[in-house]
Amino acid sequence: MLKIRSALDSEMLDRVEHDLREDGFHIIENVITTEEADEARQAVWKLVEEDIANGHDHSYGDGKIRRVWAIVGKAPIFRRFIQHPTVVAVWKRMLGEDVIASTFTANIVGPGAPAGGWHIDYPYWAMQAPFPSGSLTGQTVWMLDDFTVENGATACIPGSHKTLRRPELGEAEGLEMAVATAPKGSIMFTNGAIWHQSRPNLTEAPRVGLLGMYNRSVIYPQEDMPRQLTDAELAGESDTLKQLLGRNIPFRDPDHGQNWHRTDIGFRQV
Ligand SMILES: O=C(O)CCC(=O)C(=O)O
Ligand SMILES: [Fe+2]
Repeated sequence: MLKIRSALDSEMLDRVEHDLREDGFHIIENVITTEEADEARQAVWKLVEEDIANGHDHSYGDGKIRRVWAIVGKAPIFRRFIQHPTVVAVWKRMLGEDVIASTFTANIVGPGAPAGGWHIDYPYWAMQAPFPSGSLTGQTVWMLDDFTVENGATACIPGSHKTLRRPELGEAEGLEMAVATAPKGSIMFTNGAIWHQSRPNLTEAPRVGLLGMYNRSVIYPQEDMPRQLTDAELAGESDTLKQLLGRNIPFRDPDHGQNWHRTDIGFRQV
């Protein structure tokens, strides 16, 4: 059974928000136990084997970095992780009460993998600079192994989200980077516009991470989230999960004397 720690108090949320705005990332250690991380890691590994058996080779980085797409419907533990109270508390603070999930995948940086390549995340890579300031989207890096300097941990260029543009080819090389090293069970939250990459894995063991992206609800998700769970599968699930999958979003009909307004806490009819 997943033991969920209480969501963050407001002082902690203030700190996370400050770091996400200024540096572009914040790590919280031991959000889940090592047992929970191991259970999720095993579930990822089963999906990797299924993908390979089914001929779905979602690999890049000389074939040494492997992605498993659309995991939320593929094992019960991922349904719980995507709506983890700590994660939801952070993204509600940064992206609005009506935050939605954009994509939830596993990323396995295998032994000998090269660096992943400096980039920004969706929807920024689909947009032209200058990007709007503030946060449109946030990345959640779940560490299912200890992340170390040697094994392909995620690295960020601090403050690079403030450039409001993508890195030019080669531009990020040589800039000072922060490598997200933390024990298994930790989470790094990032601003989706931060320049980042997975580091080379110089070890003999794969480094397993989950990547959960969340959007402001006015941005179309990267994956087809609403259809990853059927109505029957969702029936007994929480309103939070339904919201994250975009199942509880009312049609934004401005007629009939009604008006939609962006408020501090979401997108509401007033
Ligand atoms: O797995 C990682 O360390 C980061 C991968 C990444 O940035 C991505 O897939 O967008
Ligand atoms: Fe990324």
